[in-house]
Amino acid sequence: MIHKRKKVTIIGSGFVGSSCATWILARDLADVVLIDVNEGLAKGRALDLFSASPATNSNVTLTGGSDYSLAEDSDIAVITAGLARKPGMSRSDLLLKNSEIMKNICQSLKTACPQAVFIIVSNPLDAMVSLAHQILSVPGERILGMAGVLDTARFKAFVAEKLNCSVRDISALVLGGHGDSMVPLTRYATVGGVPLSVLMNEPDQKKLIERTKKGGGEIVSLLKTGSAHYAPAVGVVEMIESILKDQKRILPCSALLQGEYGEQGVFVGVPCQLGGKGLEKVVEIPLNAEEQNLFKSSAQAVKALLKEMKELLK
Ligand code: A3D
Repeated sequence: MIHKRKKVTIIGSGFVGSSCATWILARDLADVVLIDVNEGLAKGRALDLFSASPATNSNVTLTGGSDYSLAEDSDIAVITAGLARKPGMSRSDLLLKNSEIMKNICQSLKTACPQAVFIIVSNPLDAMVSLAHQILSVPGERILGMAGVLDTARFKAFVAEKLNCSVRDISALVLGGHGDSMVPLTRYATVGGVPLSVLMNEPDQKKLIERTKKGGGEIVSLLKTGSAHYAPAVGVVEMIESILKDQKRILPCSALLQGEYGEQGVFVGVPCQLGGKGLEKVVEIPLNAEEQNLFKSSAQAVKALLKEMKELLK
C-alpha cells in the first residue's frame, strides 16, 4: 500500500504561522502550505524553510501563496491569520477586525478542504473558534482552539523555575477560556508524581497562577510590538502531532462542549484526547466547588465575548 505524506495548511505566515511551519519541518511531520494575503511573505517564508530541510534531514515540502486551492486535500488547517495584540490593546479590541478576517478565511477553506481538522489560533481565541465553527459547519470533533497547551506550558515553566526542577517531570492542567479568566488547576499539578502542594506553599502557587494568567501580556510589554510566537507555535504542533500520529494524548484545548462540565454549545478550554479523528474525547475530571465556580465564570466570560462579537457583526 502506498501512504502519501500528511499535509498541513497554515493560514497566516506571520510569526506564529511561520514558527508552526518551522516545528513541523524540524519534526518531519507533514508537507506544509503557507497561505497569506501577503503572497510574497507566504512564498518567501516557505522557500526559506524548504531550503533548511537538507540541514534538518526532513523529507517534507513547504510551499506558499495566497490561493486557497493550495489547501486542497489538507489533513489539518491551522488559522493563525489576524492582527496580533499590541501593548495596551485588550483581546476585545481585536474582536471586530479578526472576526471579519476569520469569516473570509473560513469561507475559502470550506471549499478548499472541507474534510480537514481545523485548529484556530487567532485571538480572541474562544470567540474565533466559535465563529469558525459556525462558518465551516464541521462537527465539533474536527475543530479545536489552541490556548490551553500554551497556558499549561507557561505554568509548567514557571513551576520548574521556582522549584529548580526539570520541566519534564511536571504535569499540570489549565482549564477555561484563554485570558484572565483561565483556571490553572494546581490541585492536579504534580512534580515527578509528587503533588505540587507538597513542594510549594499556597502563596507561591498563587503568584505562579497570576503570572500564568498574564503570561501573554508580560511578553507583549517586553516586545513592544508583536506577541509571543515560539511557545504558541510549539503548542499548535503538539496538537498536530497527536492528531497526525494518532497519539491519543490528553491536551487542554478549546473544544465544543455538549453537556460536559455543565456547558452546552460553547467552546472553552478542557482536557481533550486528540487522535486520528481529531477530538476523540473531552475528558471530564472532578472539580471542587471553588474550581467549578472559576470554570463557570470563565465560560461566562467567553459567552459575553461571543455576545459582543455577534453584536459587532450585525
Ligand atoms: P502576525 O505576525 O502579524 O501574522 C499574522 C499574519 O496574518 C500576517 O502575515 C498577515 O498578513 C496575515 N493575514 C492578515 N489577514 C489575513 C487574511 N485575511 N488572510 C490571510 N492572511 C492574513 O501575527 P502573529 O503570527 O504573531 O499572531 C497571529 C494571531 O495569533 C493573532 O491573532 C494573535 O493574537 C494570535 N495568537 C494567539 C495565541 C494563543 O495562545 C491563542 C498566541 C499567540 C498569538
